[in-house]
Amino acid sequence: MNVEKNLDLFVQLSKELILDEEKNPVVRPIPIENLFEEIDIKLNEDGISDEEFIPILRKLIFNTPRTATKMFFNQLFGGRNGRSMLGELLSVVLNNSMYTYKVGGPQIGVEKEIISKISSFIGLNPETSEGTLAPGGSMTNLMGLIMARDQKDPDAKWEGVSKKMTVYTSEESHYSLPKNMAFAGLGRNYIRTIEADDYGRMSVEALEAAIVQDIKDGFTPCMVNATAGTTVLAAFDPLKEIGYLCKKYDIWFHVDGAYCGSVLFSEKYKHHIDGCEMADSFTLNAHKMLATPLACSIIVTPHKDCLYESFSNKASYLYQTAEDDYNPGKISMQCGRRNDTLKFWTLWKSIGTKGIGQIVDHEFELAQYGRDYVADNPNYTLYNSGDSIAICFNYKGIDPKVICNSLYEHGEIMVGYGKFREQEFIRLVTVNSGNQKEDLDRFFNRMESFVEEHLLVQ
Ligand code: ABU
Repeated sequence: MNVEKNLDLFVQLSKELILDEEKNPVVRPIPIENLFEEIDIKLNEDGISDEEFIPILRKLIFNTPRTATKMFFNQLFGGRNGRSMLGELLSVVLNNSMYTYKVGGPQIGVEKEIISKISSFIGLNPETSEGTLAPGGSMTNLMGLIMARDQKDPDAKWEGVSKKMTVYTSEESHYSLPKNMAFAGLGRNYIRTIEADDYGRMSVEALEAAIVQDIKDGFTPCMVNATAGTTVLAAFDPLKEIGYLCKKYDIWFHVDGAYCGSVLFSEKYKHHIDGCEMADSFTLNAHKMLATPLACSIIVTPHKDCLYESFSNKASYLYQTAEDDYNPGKISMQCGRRNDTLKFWTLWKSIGTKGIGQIVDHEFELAQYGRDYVADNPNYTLYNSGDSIAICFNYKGIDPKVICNSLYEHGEIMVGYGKFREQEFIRLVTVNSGNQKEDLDRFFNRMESFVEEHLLVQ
């Protein structure tokens, strides 16, 4: 089949899917043991005709979890914005690799503009700062860690790590940190997990105590990872205090804003990341709060030189035209790298910075609306408060695992559960900026009637 025919097929299947999603926002999962029987996924020696292929493809697509609908609250992404989707689709059609100006052309300029704007919004000097993208927040966090390691132990990249370097992060931070310690050769055992306060924010006192103890014990404190939007409560660590501590002890200050660093676009909520101007590296995922398809994970740093020191390598077969500044392969973990910024640019260019800020504000307002509903209803228990895009609650004292898993198995709603300290609860996230208050009403109504019908019957 030629490209045009496949494009027509794409449009046809997408339209059918989107229509069906309105009626059936959640698909019943296929039991894993039946998967390969129900759908002809297996690959064979011989090809098949279009008449055979299209129904199989349709079945595959129609049975895939519907993460863009109004009943998906399960993870930290969701929704479907037409303008950012357009950019993503065009990236696929264009199929550039973002390592050189020679093959990326103006798309490199798009990426540079986004990085420069974000740098200036968090208070970095766009002239001396730099940034790049990686396939997700785990990876951009790894880039921050590698720069931190190389600053403390410049020989590490040549000789391997020679010092016992310690890294600090809160008990509420993302699970990529311990993994990245292993990947960076620092060792999982050298991560110091710092307690969080009742709101899920890293305790600055406990952090300083841990640093002081490690120095006494002969370790080299290498990096503090502060979180802007913890994975479960979406809480903000006190960046300013942490930033000062990092300066005091000469430690790399990384801000993991993958989830909620995007508050930088909001006049109303950006105060939650006050202090990020002290960061040595800062990450944010536009595919979380900013209505952009997966993945769009950005890292910026005021230390352009550190990005080059840690990530550049000569490759005469690759870098043949243009200066380093326009050959971003020199500051990337990857060689081939897909274009992850066009989709964010198509949206940002269309609605402006103000429009992006309104997306952020709307998500906070939705979450507050949901928390108010929960707080006002005696059948619910609420577990978080304050500015956050998470609604953490339990209903009628029922095990949240049972509610979430039954809703999923019946194809009703996709929502997950989380834990803070010993308390487990349903975690509903309002990252789908296409949702409105009525959609949250619909969520609560459906969940309540489902529980009455399926979980409370005698
Ligand atoms: N970085 C995504 C974490 C997944 C989740 O908590 O939903």
